[in-house]
Amino acid sequence: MIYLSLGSNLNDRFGNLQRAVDELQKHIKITALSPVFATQPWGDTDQPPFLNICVAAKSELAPHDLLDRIKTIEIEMGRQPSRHWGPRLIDIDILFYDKLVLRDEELTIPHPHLAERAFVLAPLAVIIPDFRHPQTGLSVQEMLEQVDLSSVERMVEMPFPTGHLEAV
Ligand code: PH2
Ligand code: MG
Ligand code: MG
Repeated sequence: MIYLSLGSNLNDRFGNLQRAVDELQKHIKITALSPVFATQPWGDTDQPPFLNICVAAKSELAPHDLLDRIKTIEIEMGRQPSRHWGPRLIDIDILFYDKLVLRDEELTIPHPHLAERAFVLAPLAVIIPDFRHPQTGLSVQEMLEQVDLSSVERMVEMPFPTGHLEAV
């Protein structure tokens, strides 16, 4: 199982998330989608607000192959280079890959900032509250209780990608 965070704060933010989910579904088997959260920008606060979701999926792809597909989707959707933590049309980050711990030049799993980010933990806690971080042992719900939730607001449900419905 893999768990991803998706975010957008440019142009049609909801449409961007939906398109990214549709593109991901061609490579991985999505089993759960969080609701959409409206979130204040974290890290670099001088940019428009985001919409964020989290996705659970089954995949046979090795971590770097998954990363390659993700980067291709981001580029094909028109993502332009931006500053660190700056505005983006679509951002797809790998949060967890089962209980794998991996660190090299391209990829760090679990995602190094997830425990600090309400915009990740709030949607993630809807789909996997009891999943434990392989390094800290904390559950997603426990991590969520440590962050300030004033910057995130639950909005609408995210429709499953059409055509490839997977029983949750
Ligand atoms: N992504 C970032 C930096 N800051 N803030 C919010 N609310 N949502 C994001 O997806 C986000 C962010 C870098 O990837
Ligand atoms: Mg990111
Ligand atoms: Mg990213």
